Amino acid sequence: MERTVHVVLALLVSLCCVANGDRTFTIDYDGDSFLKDGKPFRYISGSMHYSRVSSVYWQDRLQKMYAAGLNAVQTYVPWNYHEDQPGEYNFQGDRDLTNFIHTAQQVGLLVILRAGPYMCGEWEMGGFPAWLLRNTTIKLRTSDPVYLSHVDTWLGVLLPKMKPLLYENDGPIISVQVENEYGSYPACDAAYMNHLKDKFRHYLGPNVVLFTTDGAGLGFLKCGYTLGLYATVDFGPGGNPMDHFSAQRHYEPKGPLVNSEFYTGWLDHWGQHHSTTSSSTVANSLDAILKTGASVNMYMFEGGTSFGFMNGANGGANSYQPQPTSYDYDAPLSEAGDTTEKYFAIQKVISKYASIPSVPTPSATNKTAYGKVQMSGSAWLLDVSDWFSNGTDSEYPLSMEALSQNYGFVVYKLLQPLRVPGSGSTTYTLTMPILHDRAVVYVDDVVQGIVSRMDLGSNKAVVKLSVPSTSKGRLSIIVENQGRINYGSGIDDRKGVLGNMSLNGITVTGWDCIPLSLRDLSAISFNDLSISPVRTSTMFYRAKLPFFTKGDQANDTYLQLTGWTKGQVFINGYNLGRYWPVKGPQKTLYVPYSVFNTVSPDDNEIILFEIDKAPCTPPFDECFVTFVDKPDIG
Ligand code: 6GJ
Repeated sequence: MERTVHVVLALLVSLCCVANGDRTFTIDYDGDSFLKDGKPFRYISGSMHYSRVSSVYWQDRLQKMYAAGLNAVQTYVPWNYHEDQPGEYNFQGDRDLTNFIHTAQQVGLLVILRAGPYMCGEWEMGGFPAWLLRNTTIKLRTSDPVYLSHVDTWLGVLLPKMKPLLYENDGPIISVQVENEYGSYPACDAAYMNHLKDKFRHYLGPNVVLFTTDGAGLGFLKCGYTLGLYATVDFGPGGNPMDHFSAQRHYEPKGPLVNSEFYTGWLDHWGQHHSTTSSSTVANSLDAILKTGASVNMYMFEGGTSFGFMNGANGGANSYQPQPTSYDYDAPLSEAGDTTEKYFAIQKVISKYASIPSVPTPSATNKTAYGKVQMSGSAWLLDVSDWFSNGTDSEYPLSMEALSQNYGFVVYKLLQPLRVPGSGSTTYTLTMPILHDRAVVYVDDVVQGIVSRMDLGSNKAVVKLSVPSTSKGRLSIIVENQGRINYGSGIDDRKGVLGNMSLNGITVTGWDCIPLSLRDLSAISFNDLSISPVRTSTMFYRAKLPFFTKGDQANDTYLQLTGWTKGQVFINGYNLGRYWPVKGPQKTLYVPYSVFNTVSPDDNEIILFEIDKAPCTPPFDECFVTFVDKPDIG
């Protein structure tokens, strides 16, 4: 009954509004098509995540998408990108979603908005803000009232901002996705999906096309389909598209065929080869999809970068695979927004089905090899005393979330010194029951071991401590959040040492738990490199960037860290992302020109936080980085 009402309503809306020239975007169930202003319409869309591209480049990328023959752009709204702390909203600058949507419209692209509240997307915690996990019993992606209260508050902020941007209100938003592949999540809570549907309708009105996306299989759609939300599917290259669409047809016997994620490439994980999909494979499969008359969104068309700490991870109880900072995705537009062979192969296929606008494809952005930069100053993390005054003493280790922190590191200091032998040395076996995700363990200023969740499987983290008679017995454990799981039941991925640590099998109590977000590095006092003792782990290194004179036009570049091991890069306080060249596949970091300061060019500086081992021992000849003009993402 409800569907019939929907179909009749859609028909009436499309008839009445066309009559007086209003803008309408609806589903024509009889014609198995979308209708745009009453006329059959098929979208050829590409995914670009505004959160993964500097806003100075939004127009550039969108213009390239338009020039390829696309008529729409699809983007996720990462909740955690806009509400870093509960009730504190940020829609400015690189987070100005409205500006992104307006830019798409100005370029000539319609917008498909994937509004969440969950997004997956190889993004930290699938877009959820980490502070949801401060509640230790919250049940994400269910009708848990605690979870829903936060969701409702967020939707009450986001959706009213989006309503004026709907197509019917002279904006470019033609459709809005609710949740993301819910059928892939074990909860299967229909009350939750219906709650979201009601909220989206409440804020966005009765006309906008609301849809879901699920894997192209009845097993996914079983819990992903929600009456009143148009079911779409996703699948990559290969096979007969109609076989994949048959799953959609099972739930939507009439209406447009839609592939909401046609994979043009694939994601990467640290330690694995860079994923690639050949241009011909993508082009041939796209051709087959377009031939069916289906609407399609290419995931990704511009992959971009998970700057800062915002990469996600895959995994579960006994596995953990964090993703690198680069989200190149082997997409038609490279991480730096350059056209590729795949771009032109796709443009050629599209030209068979739609007119390619007679606009010049914007040229590749300039890249400059600014060259070698020798580090000049260093500082040891545990010496930054200002950071260690705001710890929390606790009997047992506190999680990062319990410390009201989202990203970065937590340092655990045992309040009581270890018992030190009168002579010789003694050993302890330190056991961390659940390590999320990677720890550097010190006694005094000596690294005792580095242990990683990636390597543990179901094992506990164990580090042997060697304590000489000269030791002060100070145990410090620096734990890194390498990115919260963004897919599957493990997304409630709390960080830190979870559970009680033991020494030689005996639980130890009394910890000073210190959150280190690295959002503000101003407390670090850098010494000349030669100041002893020379350390190379959990060390900050700084250098001025002497590239510019006042008024210069800075260019994009890539940061190469040959000789370095694993850490984080900050340029002018901007957290550029993670490096781990010894692990790969990513070996360089993309640096958009927007991070540089050419107004006061003497103020440009780079700070590295090397966690493992820096190439910085006397005479320090290797203690440098290099800015190059070519990427190396493996
Ligand atoms: C989609 O499902 C998701 O909707 N997808 C992937 N799934 C991850 C499965 C790994 C076991 S990989 C690339 C895309 C995006 O994550 C998208 O957000």
